[in-house]
Amino acid sequence: MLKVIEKEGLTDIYDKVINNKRLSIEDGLRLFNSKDLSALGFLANIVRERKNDNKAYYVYNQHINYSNICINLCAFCAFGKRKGHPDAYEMTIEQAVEKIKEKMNEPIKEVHIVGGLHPDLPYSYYIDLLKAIKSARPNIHLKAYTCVEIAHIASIGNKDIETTLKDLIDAGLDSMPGGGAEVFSDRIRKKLCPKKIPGEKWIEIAKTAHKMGIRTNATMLYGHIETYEERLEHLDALRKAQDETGGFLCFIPLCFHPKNTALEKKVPYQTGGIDDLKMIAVSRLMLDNFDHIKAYWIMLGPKISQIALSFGADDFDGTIMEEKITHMAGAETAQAMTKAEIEYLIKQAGRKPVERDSFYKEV
Ligand code: V47
Repeated sequence: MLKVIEKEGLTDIYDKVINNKRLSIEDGLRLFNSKDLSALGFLANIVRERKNDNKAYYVYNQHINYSNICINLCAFCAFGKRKGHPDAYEMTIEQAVEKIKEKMNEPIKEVHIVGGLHPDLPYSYYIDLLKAIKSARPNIHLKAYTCVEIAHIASIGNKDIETTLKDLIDAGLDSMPGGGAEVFSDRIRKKLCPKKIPGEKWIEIAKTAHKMGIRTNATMLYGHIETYEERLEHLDALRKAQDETGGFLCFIPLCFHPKNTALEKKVPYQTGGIDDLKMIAVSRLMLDNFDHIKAYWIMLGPKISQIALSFGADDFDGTIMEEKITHMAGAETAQAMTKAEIEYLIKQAGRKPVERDSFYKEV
């Protein structure tokens, strides 16, 4: 493999990886432009095994999307609908709790709660939703509301971010998911999601949550109109924020699904497996201060996710139960996976399945 690395002109990057030295954006560009996928996988796997040995984590989790009504309507999103649209929905708190109660006989550890930016659900809805779920299932971990939703909830309640987070923490918030980051570049945001908070604001909210003791995840939506440089600037911004707070738990590259979105004509195809694996590998190599990289099987599909476990990823996400955001955009993966199926796929990939809690402690 060292011969291949030399042939690809990546020996200096190999030396940095072996010596645990930070890669530059320039290095990242050379990795993305490299033609030999196996060299990238080899390099990323060095870091993956140094940080997580042979383990591949997964969590017994359930997704709840309380509403798809959204005032932002981003061009890449097939989930969000304007109020009054025939496919728009919102759950009452009782309906959301019912979803939790339906699965009471399953050993679920975490519930992942996200929704659109609803124009008129009151501030109290977001607080009471957490309280009601926590009261129905007290031991469940509440991973709820992206930085984008936090900004929206704060503005609905006419409160600052700290007060909003404090109220949500008092109601049972345990951690936050990584959605809504998209690509931080202003150029991309202007084109795809002009109403969304700017990248700097997303990072500021994540850092505020970290300082208040709330760990969060981070994502990047790739495979649409962004350049490699923009992907790398996004990773660099996350790396800088992580240097400051250490509060990010994991990074999840999200591959764009174009069906039923406003971008479908411009970007008709889903990412290929090569780009998906490059993205996982480069994320693992650039984000030297992130402990975990997630292969989100709902978006990548189980087959690429298995291979991703040797290209830098160490986390398979989880059982999910019901997924709407990607399936409304044409995902053909299942809606849920059993623990047995996840363990089978991980073992087949030559890794050791480890069921985890939301903070990566073995359960
Ligand atoms: O915020 C929207 C993205 C995100 C599409 O934190 C799309 O553990 C692809 O953030 N094609 C939601 N992606 C998913 C998400 C997530 C998933 C799993 C685990 C975690 C975690 C977070 O999906 C959205 C947006 O960035 N998205 N539309 C689409 N058409």
